[in-house]
Amino acid sequence: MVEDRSETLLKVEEKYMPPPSIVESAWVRDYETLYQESIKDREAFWAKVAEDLHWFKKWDKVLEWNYPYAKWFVGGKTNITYNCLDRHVKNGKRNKVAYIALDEDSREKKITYGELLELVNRIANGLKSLGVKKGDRVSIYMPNTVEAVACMLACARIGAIHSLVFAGFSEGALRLRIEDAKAKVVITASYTKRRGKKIDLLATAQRAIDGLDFVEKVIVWDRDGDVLNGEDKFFVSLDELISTSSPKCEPEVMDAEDPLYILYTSGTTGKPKGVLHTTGGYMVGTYYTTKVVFDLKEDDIYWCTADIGWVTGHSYIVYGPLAVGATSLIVEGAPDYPDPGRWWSYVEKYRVNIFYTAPTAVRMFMKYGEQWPAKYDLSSLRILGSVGEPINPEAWHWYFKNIGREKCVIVDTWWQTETGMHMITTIPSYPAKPGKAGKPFFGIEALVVDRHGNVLPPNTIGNLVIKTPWPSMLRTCWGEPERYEKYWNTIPGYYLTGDLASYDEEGYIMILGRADDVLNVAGHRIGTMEVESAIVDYPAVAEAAVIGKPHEVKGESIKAFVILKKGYEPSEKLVEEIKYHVKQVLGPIAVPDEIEFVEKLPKTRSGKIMRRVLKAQELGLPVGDISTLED
Ligand code: 6R9
Repeated sequence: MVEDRSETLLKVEEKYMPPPSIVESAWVRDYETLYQESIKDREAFWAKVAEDLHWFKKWDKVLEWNYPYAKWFVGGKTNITYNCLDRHVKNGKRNKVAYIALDEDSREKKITYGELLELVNRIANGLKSLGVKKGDRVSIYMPNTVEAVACMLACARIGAIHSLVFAGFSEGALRLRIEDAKAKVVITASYTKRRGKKIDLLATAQRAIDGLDFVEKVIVWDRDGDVLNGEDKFFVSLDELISTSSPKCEPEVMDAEDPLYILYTSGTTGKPKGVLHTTGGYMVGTYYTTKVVFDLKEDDIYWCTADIGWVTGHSYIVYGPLAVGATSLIVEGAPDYPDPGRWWSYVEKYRVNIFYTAPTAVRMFMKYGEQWPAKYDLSSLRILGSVGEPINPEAWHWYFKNIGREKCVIVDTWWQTETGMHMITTIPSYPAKPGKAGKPFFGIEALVVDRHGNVLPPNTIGNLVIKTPWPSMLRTCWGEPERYEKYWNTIPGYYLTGDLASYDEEGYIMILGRADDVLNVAGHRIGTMEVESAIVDYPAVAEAAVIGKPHEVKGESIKAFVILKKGYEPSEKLVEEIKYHVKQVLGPIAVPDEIEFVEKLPKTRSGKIMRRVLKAQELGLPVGDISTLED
């Protein structure tokens, strides 16, 4: 996990200047000046941001840093739902649409800020009536819908801690999360739909809680009204809670450091960690990054294609956009069903201005071909975002050309469940370099260091670390403070991200992937991502994953698993062509010894290739925890 310095294969890159119209109207036009200011006095910087938001009582102190424990906005009192809902309703935005929700059959439902506030309050009162109090945990296993968002906010309204579990997870993963959080109540739905098929979430939830006697109630969103009979009082109908509860619910007065939510994420070892986020700092960080990184304006239509079950959904479908007061799309179901034009038809129909997705989705659409987006009018788009993994230059260019039509800026946002908010990116007014996430965000000091914490020179691969605390950082791992402390004491003095990175002479940071995904071939350290990017760059290739295999002479040799584009057949000739191509792009040491053509790659549900699964299979080793595997 912790890496020493070594030489790299990084190449010279291009730079894309943002269109003047975007620069002129941007919230932040001069990155450098504001960045310097924000670093000189971090506390003053974040305090100024926090003043945009409503506090029942102002903080006494911006930061209390008791390494490795941080408290932000100490003594401040607020409620995040007040800032996400009441504040806008009071400021004349009662009738502004908060969400345009679309299910897989493209059935549309719009909900205004005023309506969402009432819905949240009704559910909040319903939770109270079931005995849920401040500090209690509520597990939410729901599809990507407004109903799920309302349940999250209802928890936050009364100070209960929500713990979302992605609806694509199965029984075991769900049980582990409910059990670890000791959830008093579980909220689920009768089903979600994916590729036209109903997926029974309630049945999975029932199996998951079998024997967990601390679970007192299961609230069910009975979508078609056909699964609850009203006899078993253990199951409560969400619709009934809504219709029988009052639409008025005073927001719980929350301390800035009171917990907001737990979200489980995989580490390198052991069971998933319950990352804990608190109220004040998380609110400030997600509010400000949503506004500035997406340059979100009052009339914009914003769409983050993530699922609320992941941190991207928490920060950039729910809390950030609502804190800013945006109109967002929220979409249930598969991106390419009923056909690969689905997403682009929504961009056209709703005149989406800001679109935020993952490289894996971009590459999937590359595979379908540019004729799909070409059918639609995508001229409303202004800003495109990327998140979740490094975006290879090939995908970056495709996204830029076929979705952005060469007039949008791309913000490649690097961050983690643990960081809560964007940490490295280029803001829209700043030039972007394809394949490089960019610069540290305001108030963030990101460095590349060796395992002793020495800062490395430019163009050298090392550990990506963060030097100083930031408002939306995780505060602990639920019930496992030692795992939290490990982030800060593996390389003492720094928060260790677990990612490998390098920076160039201009300070642009390039993420090379997780520390455990790195190859060492004949003493040369090569990011799996670099090789994959080079392979994918070859016209016949749709997707690739690379692993290191033990090698007698070189230490490690490279094996690549490759998915071909439609119309190409595996052949020895193609193997040689791809190898030659990699050699041309990266150099001889990066050429895979083996190339195997496959139909599919093991991926997490958030789209990350699970190289360790490939590696274990290849080496005949146990595959370990695969609870996050898609298939
Ligand atoms: C937000 C999210 C975090 C890990 C992170 C890194 C990878 C995320 C990235 C990126 C390169 C980006 N990652 N964004 N790598 N460029 N723009 O994905 O959170 O699920 O916790 O994953 O994802 O490896 O460490 P999470």
